[in-house]
Amino acid sequence: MGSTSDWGTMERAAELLARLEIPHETRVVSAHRTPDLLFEYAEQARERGLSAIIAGAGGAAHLPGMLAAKTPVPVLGVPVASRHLQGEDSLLSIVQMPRGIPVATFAIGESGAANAALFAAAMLATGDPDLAARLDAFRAEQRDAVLGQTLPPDP
Ligand code: RP5
Repeated sequence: MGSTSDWGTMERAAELLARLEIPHETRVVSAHRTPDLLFEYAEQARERGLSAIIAGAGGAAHLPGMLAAKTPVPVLGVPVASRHLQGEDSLLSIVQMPRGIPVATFAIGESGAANAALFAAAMLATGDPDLAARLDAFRAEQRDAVLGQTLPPDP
């Protein structure tokens, strides 16, 4: 993520990765404050064996796009809600990548962070039957939770 201030959002991704027992790391790498670190992280991503990078940032959110420009590892972008534009700026600056360097872009905020983790899990699960089973169990749990919901009686 671009800043520690993004953690409240990106924590939702980390929680799900942990729950699905997917090895992961969390890092603050800022595209504009630590550009050299950004290049280093991206350049080493493939050789370090990373399968995906979930990149969350807010405002003029160039972190996901710049990572994608520097590594062939798939980048999943999460627009973090910004103070003044509530994340619309983050969303548009992540989703509107020019042709040739893709960033898979998710919803603004915590739902986007959670779904980025679930999407990464789904990609990894295509080659990992144990993970596929854990993902199925997660979905079944969600289904059962909804089926168990009740509303107050009609007035
Ligand atoms: C972006 O600027 C970060 O991703 C964060 O969402 C936003 C604000 O950063 P801070 O000023 O809170 O560090 O780079």
